[in-house]
Amino acid sequence: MKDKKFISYLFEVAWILPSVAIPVSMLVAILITAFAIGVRVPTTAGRVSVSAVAAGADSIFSQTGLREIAPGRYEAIITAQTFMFTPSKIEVPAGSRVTFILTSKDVIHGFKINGTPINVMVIPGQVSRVTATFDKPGEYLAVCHEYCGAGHHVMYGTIIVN
Ligand SMILES: [Cu+2]
Repeated sequence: MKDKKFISYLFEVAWILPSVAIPVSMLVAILITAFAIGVRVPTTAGRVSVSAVAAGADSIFSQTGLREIAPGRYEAIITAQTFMFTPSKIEVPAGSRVTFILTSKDVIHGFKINGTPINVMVIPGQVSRVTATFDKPGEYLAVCHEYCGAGHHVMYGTIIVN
């Protein structure tokens, strides 16, 4: 009789432990990615009017392109639309830290630069902001990674690091 009770107690513990351990380990994983690795979900880095951006009337996105904000620090203002990035080519010196500020003029696009941690969604009405340092010279391919229509596979940009 006593053995039966002990066995059922073991079964209880066998269920309770993982049901506590799994959510706790998930919480730890979230805390590590957020604070130690620095992974961020897109936040309200800003909102824009899609029609204003498309008409070129929005203040940030009416002047797309690269601008130097400090020595070795750049800001790249980029718009995405089917099926191109504007501008599609950016050139920076090696060691530059570039903040990409993006939005979409039409549908949801993606912006992923191969060989860097940059990988963001580009959502109409929302500003995506992401920063990376380009230490190694070379040509980096930036691709749209959200299926956006028939020409999605030809939607890309280039970042040239000299
Ligand atoms: Cu696409």
